[in-house]
Amino acid sequence: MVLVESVANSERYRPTRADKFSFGLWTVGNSGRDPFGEATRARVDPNDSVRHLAELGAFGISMHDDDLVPYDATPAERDQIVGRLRRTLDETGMVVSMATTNLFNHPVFKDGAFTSNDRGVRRYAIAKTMRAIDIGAELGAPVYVFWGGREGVEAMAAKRPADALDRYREAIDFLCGYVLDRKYAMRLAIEPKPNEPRGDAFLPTVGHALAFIGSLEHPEMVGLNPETAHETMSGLSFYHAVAQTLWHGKLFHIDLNGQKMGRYDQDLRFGSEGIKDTFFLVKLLEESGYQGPRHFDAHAYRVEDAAGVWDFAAGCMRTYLLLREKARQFADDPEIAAALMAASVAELAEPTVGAYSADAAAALRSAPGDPNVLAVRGYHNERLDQLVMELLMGAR
Ligand code: GLT
Ligand code: MN
Ligand code: MN
Repeated sequence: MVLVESVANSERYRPTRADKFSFGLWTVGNSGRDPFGEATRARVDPNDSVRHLAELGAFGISMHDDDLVPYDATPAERDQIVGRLRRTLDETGMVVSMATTNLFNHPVFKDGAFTSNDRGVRRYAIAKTMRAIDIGAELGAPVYVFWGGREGVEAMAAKRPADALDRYREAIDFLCGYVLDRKYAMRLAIEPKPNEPRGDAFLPTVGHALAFIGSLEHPEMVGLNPETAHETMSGLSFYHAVAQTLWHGKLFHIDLNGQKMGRYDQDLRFGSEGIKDTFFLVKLLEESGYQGPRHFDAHAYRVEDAAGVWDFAAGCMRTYLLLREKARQFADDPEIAAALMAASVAELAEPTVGAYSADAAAALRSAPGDPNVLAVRGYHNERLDQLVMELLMGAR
């Protein structure tokens, strides 16, 4: 009986293509290398990753140019490698949901890519990105991500921030021009991160990146790819960051993982830290109408062997599906509905004063409300939050 139950349970949370789960090739391909130690696992062939992920129920992959095509590949080798992946994708029914450029690994980018002080490096970075955009387009990636891994400084005196932002904008404007010129059906997404590997990064948070997009030549083409770890490591709420990104219509893609606050970028299995924050994130994505991939940018613990990587990948998806079910339960729970009512949650959706008019201003001034009366009520948040906790702990 117990066995039957657990099989039914595992069927229930089995991912399907319709769930739109995808993984970076660099995530399941992560070899366990860290700043203090060498690789603990062998490199995985991208085609094997695609097959494994397809078996587990994912719908797609994402990739850097270098995850697929080595630096020293000839044009013929490049075509052969891309062609082979194309065939594996077709065989498995998988898609490339996002593509990006590695602008951080090679020593040429040690001072930055689009914001290196060396104009030759900046030009090389843009050229490399155009080549990588071509690969993304060839494999059908609808979104192209920009994570500025090396865009930043340790020595404050070494770069004028305004110059760096001018160059960052020049690069993104140029690349938007390239995508338009080539008629690629592709949108661009900036991925903010506060630090690591640089001491201080340009475009450190979702808020900075949203403001930056407003200064671009084609702001409609450019959105965000926010990452759980990157907002959380600087103490910000990822849930709120994603909510505001959605509010601006800029959630083009997302990097999901797990992270403790105030640490280095941990990129842990989705939901393995911060279960309540993760629940609200899933609830938000599910209820917002977000149609993009549920993309994991995380990796297995360094202690795992090759098989453990697939436990990690399955765990990311299973946790998402479990939390999605919790979100549905939340919506259907009458006691939670009553607690939401007691907290006046729906009232925040009602306009406060409407559009300005002299009459409306005069009416409000003559009857502004009594603060001492308004201060009396409670908002019953303790009860509401306890219900959320009990839901998550399986007590409801
Ligand atoms: C790198 C980084 C990620 C980015 C990837 C895309 S590469 O692993 O830590 O956050 O999303 O460039
Ligand atoms: Mn990321
Ligand atoms: Mn990260």
